[in-house]
Amino acid sequence: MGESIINILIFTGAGISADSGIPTFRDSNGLWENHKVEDVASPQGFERDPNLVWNFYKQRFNNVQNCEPNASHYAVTKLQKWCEDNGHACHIITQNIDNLHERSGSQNVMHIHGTITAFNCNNKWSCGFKTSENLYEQYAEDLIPECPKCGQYMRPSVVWFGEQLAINFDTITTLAEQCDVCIIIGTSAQVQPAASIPVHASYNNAKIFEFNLDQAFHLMDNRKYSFQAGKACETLPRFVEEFINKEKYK
Ligand code: BV8
Ligand code: ZN
Repeated sequence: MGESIINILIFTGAGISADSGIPTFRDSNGLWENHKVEDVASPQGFERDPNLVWNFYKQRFNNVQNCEPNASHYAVTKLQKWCEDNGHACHIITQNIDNLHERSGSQNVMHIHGTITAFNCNNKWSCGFKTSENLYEQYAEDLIPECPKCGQYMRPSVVWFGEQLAINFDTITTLAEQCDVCIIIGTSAQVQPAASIPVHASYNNAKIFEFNLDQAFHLMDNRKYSFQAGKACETLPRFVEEFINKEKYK
């Protein structure tokens, strides 16, 4: 790509955190295995049983706190830093609600499905109170934290099924349509509209690299798309080394 500016979009899913010990959603013993999605990740489920939902996210929050970023998170951070040092662009969009990208040093990570470490009032239309105070410490069996402004229940700031994304989707697709390189790490491409992000990158004729145990994207034209099978904590660091060295001395 010579001296021109390279615009990289990195798009991650639960698979990038799997190597840190955080269960994915749809693999065996995944999160949805012992929970019905509509019970723990939908507004209706929260209305029905807020305790079940608070327990589900408290357990996931504690697990995230006990896990560390893995080599693939650090490889993402290394690539973002290389871009910054060399006048290139690198945006990171994640479907994950964990904070492992940030804890590995990545900057300005866009969490399109929200974050487990923030909370907002359930009455988000007319109240909108938010906080990053750790309400899991406050939460006890059937004592659900209440909004200090309006008294309604507080909830984790994650995007549930049937809810709008946490970031304006046009902003996201514009970034995707501007990138020259799209790197997809550890997503089953089962959730929309997130899974359409790499498709938008392909509109711009971007080079697309997928890292997964099994290939999840099949609709790309093969000249611009490559799939690397394996655990991201092994395949991605190698790729980033090669990418940086090839570009550096070109
Ligand atoms: C929306 C946050 C507009 C919570 C999540 C009917 C009514 C309303 C909407 C719909 C409907 N029908 C369909 C929809 C759209 C719906 C949807 O897509 N449903 C699917 C299930 C059919 N989408 C929505 O509702 C979205 N909003 O459409 O708004 C709207 C609004 C109102 C009405 C209509 C439309 C909101 C979706 C967001 C849901 N929230 N998470 C939480 O986390 O608890 S989704 C959840 O799935 C996570 O965000 C997760 O990231 C995401 C995707 O999963 P993956 O990350 O891909 O993880 P998964 O386990 O699936 O796969 C892991 C992958 O990693 C695998 O490929 C595996 O091979 C790989 N892997 C494993 N280990 C490794 C690895 N790879 C590399 N290395 C390893 N070591
Ligand atoms: Zn409120």
